Amino acid sequence: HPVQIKNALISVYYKDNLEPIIHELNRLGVKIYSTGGTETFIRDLGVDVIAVEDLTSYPSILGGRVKTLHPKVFGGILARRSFDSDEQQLAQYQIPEIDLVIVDLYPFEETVNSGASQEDIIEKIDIGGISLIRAAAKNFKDVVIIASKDDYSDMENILRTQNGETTIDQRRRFAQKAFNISSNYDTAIFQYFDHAEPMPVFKQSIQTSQVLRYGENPHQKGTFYGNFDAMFTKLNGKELSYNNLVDVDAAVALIDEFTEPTIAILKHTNACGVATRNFIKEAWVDALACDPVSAFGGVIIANDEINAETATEIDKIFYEVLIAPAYTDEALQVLQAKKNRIVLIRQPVELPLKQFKTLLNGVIEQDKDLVVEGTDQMTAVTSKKPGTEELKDLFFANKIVKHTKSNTIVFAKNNQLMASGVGQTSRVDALKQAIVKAESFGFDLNGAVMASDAFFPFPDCVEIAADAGITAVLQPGGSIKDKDSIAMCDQKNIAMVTTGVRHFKH
Ligand code: 93A
Repeated sequence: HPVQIKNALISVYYKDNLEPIIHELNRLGVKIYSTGGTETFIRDLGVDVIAVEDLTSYPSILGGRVKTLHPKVFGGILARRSFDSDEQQLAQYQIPEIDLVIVDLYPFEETVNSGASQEDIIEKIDIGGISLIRAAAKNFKDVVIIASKDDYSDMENILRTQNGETTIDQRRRFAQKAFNISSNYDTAIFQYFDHAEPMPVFKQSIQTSQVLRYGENPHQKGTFYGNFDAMFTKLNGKELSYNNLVDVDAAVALIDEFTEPTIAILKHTNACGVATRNFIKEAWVDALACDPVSAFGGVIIANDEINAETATEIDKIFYEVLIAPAYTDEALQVLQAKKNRIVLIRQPVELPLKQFKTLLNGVIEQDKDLVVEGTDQMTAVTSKKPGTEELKDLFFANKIVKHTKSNTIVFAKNNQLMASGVGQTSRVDALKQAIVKAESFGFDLNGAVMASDAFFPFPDCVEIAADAGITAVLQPGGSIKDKDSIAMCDQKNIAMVTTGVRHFKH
């Protein structure tokens, strides 16, 4: 049955393109009800309009959170014109029939994409508007719902050519479209909640970008999408390169594992020196001792203030980037004398909890590996149990393993990285590399511990390690041949703990 439009409710966020349809409704003598901003817009066009507040005898409350949510509005939309009882109730409560609803929802997705705060985003979850859309679409037998700006001109055409009447087919088609809009709207809200907090942080930071001198190599162009200055204050040195940024990222992730005074030296995202000591200068000396060859041109990160004597020591080697939470004035005097070396203060800034990587024709996203296993999560699986010092060293080594390219083997003793095998295609190669490196820098592996990022597929690794002097081993466990590795440890009388947590980093 054709429906003649007599009353319309219009509540739109963006007012553009609305004018022609208003004039058409006015020409047809349709009574228009409207909310705050929309009402003003219509009135400014010189068209009569009734405020929703006058219909409901209720003001817009809670800063606009409740403005159309009222029986006098929803009754007029949802009443079945073919039901006598519905019609009687409309008359009883003086509710006008609303035959046309035009809504443009709060721009939720747009607000999320703008990097707005959580508070602003939540405020842009439309409640009244979405309810108007769903109510009008539900009652499409009697009501027309226009839930998209794209349909204004269509509707205006219908009004003009059909003289204010609509057909059931037209109303059903608009209702279908309206439910499509409302379901997409709720999906966007769900996706926002699903991604929880990190997305806004990430989106906010990629608002700023910085063209880099080049990418990984001079023939590759590169850009950093992020806000470096929000995280670091540069006190000295040239512009950071693509590779510097990659290493700084790895350095920050690694140092955040440690609470006691610690220094880490990184090359190509892997640690080539880490030490935790009572004083930061000792941490530097023992971090450098791990591999002074690799340290050349590296990225150094400290979690404690750099004083003059530490700066003097650090200054003796060539480094690319030095990062610390603070520097004494005397330390800065030393460090700023070398013009090309980059010196950064790191500001405590919350970082995204997700990470992304391009892949094939898309992007993969994952949670960052933020799991830390305490010594209470280390299960001794051998006859020999690790001693207190060994447990501490295993805890220390496991933190480094987590931030080193797989396959990884890490040797540590007394809160010092002794050597590691990094990014090898077999675990036994990683182990052999670590042994060669430790020996070449004069370390005695007797009593040192070994940590592995993933399980040992065969007992060969623990056998070689034990023969090199390792006395305690950490691994996640989970290989079908775990028992062979455990038996080998027992045979060599060394300890092994399993954590149940694998730390691949590819
Ligand atoms: O905050 S709301 O969810 N509460 C409501 O009762 C309500 N009614 C309509 N938002 C509500 N609206 C929305 O207000 C509409 O969807 C539209 O986006 C906007 C129009 O407000 P104004 O006419 O004041 O500019």
